[in-house]
Amino acid sequence: MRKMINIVAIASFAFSAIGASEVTGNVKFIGKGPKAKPIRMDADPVCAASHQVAAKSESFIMDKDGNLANVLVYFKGVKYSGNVPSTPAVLDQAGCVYTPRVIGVQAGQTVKILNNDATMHNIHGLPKVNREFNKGMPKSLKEISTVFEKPEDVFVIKCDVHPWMKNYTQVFDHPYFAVTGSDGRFSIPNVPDGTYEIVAWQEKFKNKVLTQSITVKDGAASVNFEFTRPKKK
Ligand SMILES: [Cu+2]
Repeated sequence: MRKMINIVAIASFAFSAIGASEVTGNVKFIGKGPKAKPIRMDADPVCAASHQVAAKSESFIMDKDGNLANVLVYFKGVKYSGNVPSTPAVLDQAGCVYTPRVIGVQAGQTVKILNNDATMHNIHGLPKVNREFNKGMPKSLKEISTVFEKPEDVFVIKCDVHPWMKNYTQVFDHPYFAVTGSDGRFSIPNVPDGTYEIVAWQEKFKNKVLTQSITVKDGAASVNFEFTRPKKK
């Protein structure tokens, strides 16, 4: 295993030497965050029975060190002329929760929507620029797919059967975006040298995105974000 890690490290070093960098970083919340509340799924016994311990709201996931998960980090106003990825983005419905909670996709990229539950979902996307979609997925329908053709700022995808189910999706015209993991970290690979505006979005801070400028040159670049509780007036 150790050997493999070394090889990967060498490979990424070689790659950075030719002028494409990886932008990494961390997103934190400074202060005491709200407690994640358990979701009441009693309205659908199949959903409730799929959790031994009640699932918790994922609108604000912070670890004990303040690292924030599910933050969408992306470059803004960047020009890109490469291909749309042939691998689809995947949005799963499992345990009557959308996984991932937050996704970025590229315009024109296929989005695979799975139903891993033995119950009916009705997936309802509420984009404004792209076409709204609304599709019943009975338990027998395990997979559908959709495509967002145009770039669009973040919008909600919800389930019309289970009101607690919520996903946030943003559609990009470039591949420079990532979502933070449970350790608050993100990684945006293959970034050409240049200066970029980089944005961090978290659903609780809808209208208060954080923006920074980052210059990428010859190797890895790093940028951190800190959300704070809005000041009371
Ligand atoms: Cu549902």
